[in-house]
Amino acid sequence: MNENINHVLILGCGQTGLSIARYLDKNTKISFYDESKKALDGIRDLFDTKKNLYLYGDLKEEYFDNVDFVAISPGVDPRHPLIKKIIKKGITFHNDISLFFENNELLKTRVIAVTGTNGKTTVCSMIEQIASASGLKVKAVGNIGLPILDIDQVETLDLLIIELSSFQLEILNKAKIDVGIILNISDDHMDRYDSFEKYFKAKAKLFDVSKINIINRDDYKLDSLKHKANLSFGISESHNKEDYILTSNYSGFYVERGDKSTIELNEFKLIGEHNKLNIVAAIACMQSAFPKFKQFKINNLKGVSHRLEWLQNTKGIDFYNDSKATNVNATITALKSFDKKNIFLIAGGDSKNQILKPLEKYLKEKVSGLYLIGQDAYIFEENFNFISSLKITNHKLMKDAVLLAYEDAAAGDIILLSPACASYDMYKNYKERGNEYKLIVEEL
Ligand code: UMA
Repeated sequence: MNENINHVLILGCGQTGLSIARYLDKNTKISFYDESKKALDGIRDLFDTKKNLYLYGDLKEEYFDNVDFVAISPGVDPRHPLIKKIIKKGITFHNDISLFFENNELLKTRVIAVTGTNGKTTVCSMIEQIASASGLKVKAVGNIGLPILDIDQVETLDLLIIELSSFQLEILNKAKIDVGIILNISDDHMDRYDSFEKYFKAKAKLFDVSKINIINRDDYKLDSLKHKANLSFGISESHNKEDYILTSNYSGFYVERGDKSTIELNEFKLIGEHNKLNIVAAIACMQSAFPKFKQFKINNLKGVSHRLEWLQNTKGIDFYNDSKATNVNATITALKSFDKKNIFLIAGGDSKNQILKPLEKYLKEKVSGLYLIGQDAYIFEENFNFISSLKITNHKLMKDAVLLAYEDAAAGDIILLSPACASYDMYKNYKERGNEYKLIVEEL
């Protein structure tokens, strides 16, 4: 890190904030800011307390006079009152991703970056598994759960995969990304953005910092970005021979690319059409980063925890954990993945001002019981209590929701946790929510 940097203010002391602090030069003074005093108390012993400051609450403008740059965590909303004060002072902002690229301008390792509203982690994990199975040295970082600054010796890797959320893209203006892919976009994080356009703009930034841009040509909400894409993937036919098409015939599914290649997906085990599209996206990324790459070992690809994860079959009922479905579209994708119609759905939480209406069609077609949890359960009730084929109940505890769904379901049915909401009203994160569900299901 640049030795002329004397004082850095880190906003948010979670995973990202701490990774930035570890990355900075040992002599740099760090001011740790967090709204939660508990979070600050928890990290006091980790760093040199003599030199550093631990701050919360309102900070006077004069405070920023001697700050070289501000490092912001993804969870900190740019509309935060402190940010306004910092902008007024003209201080530079960084996040962990921009710091990484600032210090790795000459990096030779190939870099693939993945964004989109849904499927990011799954696609990153697929690319990582494919690359690793063929002997490449690879790491997946970013929103997937491992901060980018926590990786050691990045230059020894053949491939670095970065999962980027819109929060991480907001302030990323310079990066060295070989392949950038936008998987899809739909309403999400509407509590953070004043409009869908602002959310879109954040995601779209990926195409300004990547050399090869890949887009989902079937997502009409991405249409205005198509002119910036070099390649596309999807189910529809394409005029460009270089594009990737998910296709099927009597003997199964294939990935086609003009007359160049056909990859069979017959042994691919993950359920749902969305996962077939995810693998097409992963293949497109790999071939774009390594044009000669051919070893697509997809038979043993594993899904990712909390994403349409099959848990067990008890008394003929299949239990699935899709706790990562934190928005309406993700839950619709999950419901569409099942041919069966008798689904008993556990949903609810913090709905983030999303419009719930798009769920209606799938609740009518596929769901027999809706077991609600969380602060916005009542909004689901208000939206859907007119559907006569749907039993709706509201529960304070996840356990009560699962037990009632179990009582109502019969052999051959499906019980699915796919909340369409964030978890923060009841849990630390979606993982804690999914893990609680798993424990309850295990004990049935
Ligand atoms: N904080 C404040 N003020 C605020 C907001 C947060 O002080 O206004 C403090 C909190 O009190 C807490 C800390 O900041 O102590 C948390 O920081 P953070 O929310 O940025 O979380 P990190 O632990 O740094 O984790 C982040 C990502 N979290 C978010 O984007 C909300 C993780 O993605 C990511 O895995 C990690 O960096 C490593 O890159 C999680 C996520 O939920 C999985 N992402 C969203 C999603 O996928 O929908 C975008």
